[in-house]
Amino acid sequence: MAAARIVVLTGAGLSAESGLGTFRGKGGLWEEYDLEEVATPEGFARNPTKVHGFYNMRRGWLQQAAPNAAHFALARLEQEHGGEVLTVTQNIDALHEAAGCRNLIHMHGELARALCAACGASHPWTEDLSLGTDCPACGESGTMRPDVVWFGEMPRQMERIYEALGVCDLFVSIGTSGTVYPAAGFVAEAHRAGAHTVELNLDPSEGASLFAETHYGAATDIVPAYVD
Ligand code: BJW
Repeated sequence: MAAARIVVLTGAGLSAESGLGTFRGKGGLWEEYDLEEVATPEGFARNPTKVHGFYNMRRGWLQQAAPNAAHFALARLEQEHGGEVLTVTQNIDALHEAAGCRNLIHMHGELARALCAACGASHPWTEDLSLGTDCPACGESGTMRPDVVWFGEMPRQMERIYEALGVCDLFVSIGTSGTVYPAAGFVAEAHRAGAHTVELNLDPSEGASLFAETHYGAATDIVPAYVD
């Protein structure tokens, strides 16, 4: 791959073949769960026990999940490519890291961390959360939440992401429906910077027409084929 600076954006489709559900489409999490109830600060304020249950369930899934061929291909890209590769993931699983990816931003947070609403400290977390969980830093009870980004909240490290998009030569979007902003707007930012833009997905995303190059199929097939 000749491009010097690469930004890779990943979404739920990348981890689908690792057994972690996607959100939209047939069998997606939003078919069974109302996103207003489980993925907004207002939903958490109304019913924290329900929200904890949703994320405890998904934290449990992480114990069984292993990185797939697409995660490994992206880690290889980072290790073997001469220029900078920045992976920006919307996924809250830890499968990029498990595959060996190091230059990584979790823009929607991490399921394996918990955040205290009282003192703002973030802690590595593998246990279930509940209203009775005390913050290990300040000792407050009932203030812990999953360290993830809900609708209406600011995604993480946006300054660093836009900086990288503004100077990238290649932007590759993988396994995302392109329906959630600001991630859905990254292709336009990269295009503005003069980057070549590529979509790798099971089927065309919302923003498919914005990409210069597209490849459709399962991530474990098309990502290794594209990278290697
Ligand atoms: C495969 C595959 C296989 C399947 N191989 N592919 C109106 C207009 C514009 C914006 C807004 C608006 N109204 C509100 C907003 C803002 C809002 C938003 O975008 N809403 C939209 C619904 C319109 N966004 C926000 O609130 C964000 N914050 C924000 O905007 O702050 C202000 C700001 C201002 C200025 C700068 C920056 C920010 C926060 C969004 C938080 C999203 N949170 C969630 C849940 C939390 C984490 C979690 O629980 O996991 O994040 S929602 C959910 O969607 C999750 C995901 O990360 C995110 C994206 O989903 P993704 O990854 O695309 O998954 P799917 O399921 O949608 O798609 C999977 C794809 O894979 C499909 O295309 C399949 O085909 C494919 N696939 N199998 C390859 N084997």
